[in-house]
Amino acid sequence: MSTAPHIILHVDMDAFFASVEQLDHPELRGRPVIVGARPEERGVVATCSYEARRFGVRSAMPSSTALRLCPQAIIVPVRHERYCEVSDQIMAIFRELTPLVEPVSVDEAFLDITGVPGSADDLEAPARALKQRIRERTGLTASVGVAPNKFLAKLASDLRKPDGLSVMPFASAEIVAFLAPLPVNRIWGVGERTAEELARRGLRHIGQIQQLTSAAVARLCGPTFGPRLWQLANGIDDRPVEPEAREEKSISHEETFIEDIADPVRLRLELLQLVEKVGRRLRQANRLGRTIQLKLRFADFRTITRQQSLPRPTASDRPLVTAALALFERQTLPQPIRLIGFGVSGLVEPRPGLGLRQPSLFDDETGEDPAREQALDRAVDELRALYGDRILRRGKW
Ligand code: TTP
Ligand code: MG
Repeated sequence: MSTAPHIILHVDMDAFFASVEQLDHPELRGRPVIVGARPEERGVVATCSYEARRFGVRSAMPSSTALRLCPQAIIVPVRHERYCEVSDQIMAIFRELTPLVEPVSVDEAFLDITGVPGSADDLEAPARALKQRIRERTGLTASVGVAPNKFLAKLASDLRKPDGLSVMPFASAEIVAFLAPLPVNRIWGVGERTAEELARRGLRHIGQIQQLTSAAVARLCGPTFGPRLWQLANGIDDRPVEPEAREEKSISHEETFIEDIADPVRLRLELLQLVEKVGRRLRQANRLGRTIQLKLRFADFRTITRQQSLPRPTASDRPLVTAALALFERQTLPQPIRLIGFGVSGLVEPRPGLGLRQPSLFDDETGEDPAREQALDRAVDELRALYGDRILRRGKW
């Protein structure tokens, strides 16, 4: 039986902490930036911009060494909270493409996009679109690898950093030929020590492992590690992409604008789009939300959040939109807006047989028909899944 290959993406943000600092502090752009401890604190470099890498500065290097290599570098302190915020934003973008997202670290994830429409026809297209979306929404660049498995995807994302996109071969003979000249430390899990051990057994390049049988590698490297090493050397890796099992406590989306927006009409439209996305995610997760949250970041980075409980838990667009707009209208806008966010928390499971909203005695009074609303929400979700977000905007709420 032959099955279609998996299509796996590995996405890794470029110089992540340093790029976020350059984004938030435009005067740092184009300059060598080190994120980490100051030399007098005797700490290390967390990461540095590519401008600093040209001087040989690297992660985990003592800051004093780094400054010796690149005296003109600007050192900025680590702001974990901010990087986590951007990380959430990036992971949410990934989840728009597929629910099969496995975050590996703050700036890195695997995505299984097998079966995403069009991905098998043009292997590069989804990765290109994803990079563009990341850039538009966050102002940051990512490097992406496309491959039939996780090991090869991770290898590929590293090939053309920064702002890279690499598609691995998908045919086994080509994969084997691609891997053959690479040093053994490019194999996942082979660190410095293991590489030394392998070198002592005469194995320096991946091709030398390929020449052996799996049984021979097992005799050299042990019954557990050996066969695994042989498989990876031949580009075989059947580990699935494992999305986090954690139960979501809230669902939210946010949008950072390229230029700050002062016009309330445009802001309302942006908010509507966010609400619709959240509504769709709620329905996909089969959850109702009890509380909505609005987030606004002003031009000077001051950020406010406002919460409001809903009359009853819902996953329907219309009550979410009504409540979100009401919350927005209550907010004065002393400055243009840099970022707007919308989320729903207090997630509960719908009671069986009751549809998306729990019924209320007052349904008749509001003139709403829950069954009709639900059918409409579902129809809109299906159309969007098929044709993308821009295909339809509902005319009237
Ligand atoms: P990486 O993805 O390894 O590095 P990077 O994103 O800075 O650069 P690139 O991917 O373009 O090579 O790590 C992601 C972040 O994790 C990085 O920005 C800072 C943090 N980090 C540390 O704090 N200490 C470290 O030793 C490393 C390697 C990373
Ligand atoms: Mg990175």
